[in-house]
Amino acid sequence: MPATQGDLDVLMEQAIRMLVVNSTGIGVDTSDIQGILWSAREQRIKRGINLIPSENRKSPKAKLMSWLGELAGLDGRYAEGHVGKRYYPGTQASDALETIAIAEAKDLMGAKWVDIRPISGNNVNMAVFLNYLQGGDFVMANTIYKGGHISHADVGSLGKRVTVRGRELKEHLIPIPVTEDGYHMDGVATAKLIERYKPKLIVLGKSLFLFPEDIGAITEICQQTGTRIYYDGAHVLGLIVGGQFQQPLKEGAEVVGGSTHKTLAGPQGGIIYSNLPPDDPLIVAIDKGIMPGTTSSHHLHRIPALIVTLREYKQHGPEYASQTIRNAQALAEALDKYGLTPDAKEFGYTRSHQVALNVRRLTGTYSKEVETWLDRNGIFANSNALPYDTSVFKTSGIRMGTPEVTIQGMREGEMDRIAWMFRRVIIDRANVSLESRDLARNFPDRMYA
Ligand code: DSN
Repeated sequence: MPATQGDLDVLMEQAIRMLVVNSTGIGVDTSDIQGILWSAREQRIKRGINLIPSENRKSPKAKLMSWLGELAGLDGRYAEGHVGKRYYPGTQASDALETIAIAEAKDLMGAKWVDIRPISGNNVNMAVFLNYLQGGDFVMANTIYKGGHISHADVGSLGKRVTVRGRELKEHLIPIPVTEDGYHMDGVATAKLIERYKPKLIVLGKSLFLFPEDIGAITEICQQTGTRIYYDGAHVLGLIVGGQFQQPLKEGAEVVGGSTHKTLAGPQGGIIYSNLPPDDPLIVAIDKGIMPGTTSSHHLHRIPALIVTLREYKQHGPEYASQTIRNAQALAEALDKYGLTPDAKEFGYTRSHQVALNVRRLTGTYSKEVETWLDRNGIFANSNALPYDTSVFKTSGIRMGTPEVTIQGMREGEMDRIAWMFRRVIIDRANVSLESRDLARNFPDRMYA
C-alpha cells in the first residue's frame, strides 16, 4: 500500500518521541525545535490553504526517500565533479543515483543534456550568468515590476554580473518590453531592442508568470545577433514537462533552467537542460558555472527523492499540470463572480498556475498588509508588485497559485470556496479561520503519486 500523509504523521510522532527520550539523557535539548516543527506542520500542512505559487509538497514516497537519503549518510558526503570523474573516492552510490536521475530527467524533459547539481533555481541562474557573461555585456530580462525574478534584476545575480569592477551598469540590463496590459511579452518591440543592442543573452521567464513568453518572435533576430536564449522556467517547469504550457526548447529557447520543488512538486533543488551539444560554448560555460562556479557538493540526499518525483511526474504529470491550470482559471473566475476581479480578465486571467489580484484597488491598502489579513485566516498568498506598481515596498498585488491545493486533490468546486473566503476576508473583513481549516482537513493527502 502506498505511504499516506497519515503514515508520515505516525513517523513524525515516533521521531519526536525518540528525540524526547534522548533530550532527557545526554546530548542537547531539542524540545524547542520540535515545538516549532510541530507548529509548522499544524499551520501549513494540517490547517492552512497554501496559495503561494512557488511552494508545494512532495509525495510521501519522495519524503521517505529524502529521509532514506539522510539515513544512508548521503547528507554528509561530497561528490564534486561529474559521475565517474569525482574529486573524492567513495562516490559509487552518488554516481549510481545521479546517473539514474539524469536519465529520468532527460526522458521526462525530452533533452539531450541535463544537469541536476544546482541546489536551487536561483543557483541555476547564477551558474548560467557567472561564466557566460562578462562585465560590460548587454543582457535582456524582465524587470521585477513586470514579473521578473529578483535574480534577473539589477540587484540580483544578472545585474551584478554585468557591472564592471563594482561600477553599476544599469543601462546594460535592458528590460524586455511588455504589451500595455503588462502581462505579455511584446515580441516586436523586444526583437527591435535585440537588433539594436545585440545582447549576449536574453533571459525569459518570470516569477509572476501568467502567460507564455513570445519566444517565436525573437528566435530569428537572436540568430542574427548571436544572442543566446535562456528560459528561466522555475515556476512553470511542472506545467512545461506536463505538456500544458509552452514548450520552450521546441519554440527556440536554447537552455531551460528551473526549480524541482515548485510545479514539479519534488525535493528542493535546481535543474537545467538543453538540446545543445555539450561542447557548445554556452553549455561549456554553464557546466563550469555549476562546478566549480557556484556548487561544490550538491546535497546528495535529495537525489533519491528527485528520482521518485520524476517517475511520479511521468505517470501523473499531465493530469496534475492540467488540473493546476484549470484550478487557477476557476479561482480567477470565482473571484470575479464575488466582486474581486483579478488582472488580465480580457485574456482569460491566466494560462498558468498563477492569478494576480489588485487588492489595493479593492481595499485602499497596500498588499503587504492584506497578506497579513489572509495569513491570520489560515490562507497563505504573497504580496507582489504588479506591472503598474512603482515601488516594491508599496505594492498592489496578491499573487496566488494553485500547485499545492491541486496536489492535495482540490478541484474547481474548492476554488469557488477559496474565492469566497477571499471575498469575506478582503471585502467584508470577516474571520474565516474555521472555514479554511475545515477545507484543509478535508484534503489531508498528497495526490498524483
Ligand atoms: N520565491 C520564489 C518565487 O516566488 O519566485 C523564487 O525565488
